Amino acid sequence: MEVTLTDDFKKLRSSVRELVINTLDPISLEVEKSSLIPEYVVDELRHLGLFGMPIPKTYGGLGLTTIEEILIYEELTRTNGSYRSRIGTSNGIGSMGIVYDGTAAQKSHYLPRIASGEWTSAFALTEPDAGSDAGNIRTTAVLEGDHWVLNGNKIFITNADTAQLFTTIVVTDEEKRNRGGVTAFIVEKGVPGFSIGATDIKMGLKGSHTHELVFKDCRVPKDNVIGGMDMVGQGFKTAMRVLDKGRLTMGACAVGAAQRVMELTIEHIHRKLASGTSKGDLQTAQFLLADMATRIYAARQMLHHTARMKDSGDNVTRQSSMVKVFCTETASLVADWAMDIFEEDGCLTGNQVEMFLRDVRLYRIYEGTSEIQRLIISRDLLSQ
Ligand code: COS
Repeated sequence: MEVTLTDDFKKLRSSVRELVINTLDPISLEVEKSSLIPEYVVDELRHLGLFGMPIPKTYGGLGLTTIEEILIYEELTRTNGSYRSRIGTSNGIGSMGIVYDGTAAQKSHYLPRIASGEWTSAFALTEPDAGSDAGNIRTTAVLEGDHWVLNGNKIFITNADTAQLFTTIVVTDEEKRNRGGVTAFIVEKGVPGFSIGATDIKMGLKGSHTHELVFKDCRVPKDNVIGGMDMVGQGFKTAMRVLDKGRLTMGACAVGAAQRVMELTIEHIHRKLASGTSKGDLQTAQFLLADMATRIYAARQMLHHTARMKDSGDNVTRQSSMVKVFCTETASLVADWAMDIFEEDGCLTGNQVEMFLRDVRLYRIYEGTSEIQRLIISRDLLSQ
């Protein structure tokens, strides 16, 4: 399954690489400290078209294939992971439900706005009693005339503060629940009864914000069911398909971060050697470095292979979970080993190792914990 990269794509990839080196990385620690991505940076990301990476060209996006998108994310995550989160949540889990299942009218109304970065989107699934167990969501929607009335709470919603559109997954039939009783809605910011809570204080990805959403007799037009009224009850499947892709993206973020941490480690070992530490004294560091490179090599191969399978039209539910669990656990191991090699220096903010260590831990939770991925993998194997 070889893939040929077009000249346009290669140009885009080097522009992203330059942006990371010249603009994003130099202010990475500032973003970390202030928990804020400056608007001029968001403009640069818009300018490159990154808000529309997977959105079809017909709707103003770049129409990238999965493997192309993965390669861009590997570049973009070689610095503070918050930049990727701002873009990737919007063009990924926030809007893929519309790309997959939206009506023609929904696609032409919303996707161009998201692709251009004029609008940001978010994905609202998680609730206080339904994190891993997504089928246990409690937020409901009841049809009253021309509107659905939503009641409930969503938590940990990335991009909530910047989003104009929320792909929101709620129960429309209590009896059927995730077997035909869950529906995906487009909720626009500003509709009556919808509000956003305070910013969560997190351990990592500090420039990317998560919030609670509150729906209190929130009125959403009837037409805002993703895919139209025929799709009422089909929202759980929409959400799961969106997450299948999101989990591959998480794998790419983990590989990008692990690669950068390994490069920081190589620089560190060179500095130690240059300042007179003997190779013998650095043997443990060298062995850990070899393990880092080996894990990253394996992680990247499975990531790229699965992305190509997806592009060929294969169902990759099980493989996406394998990629997510292996790549994100690899990134955590690599960052932890780097800490061992950097010793006390690793704890210093300026080396960025501690930032990566905190950020990549979140990748093992976002879009389904490692335990959930293992459940999906084993269930699939046992169902055959
Ligand atoms: N693609 C399409 N449909 C899917 C699917 C997928 N990947 N996974 C499940 N479905 C369908 C099933 O086929 C089933 O449909 P039928 O009733 O027609 O058979 C329906 O959805 C229910 O599936 P299932 O019984 O497997 O649901 P469970 O409640 O057991 O939940 C898991 C399954 C664990 C996979 C789900 O709860 C999950 O992904 N949890 C993690 C959620 C998460 O990642 N949260 C992170 C925050 S959101 S960023």
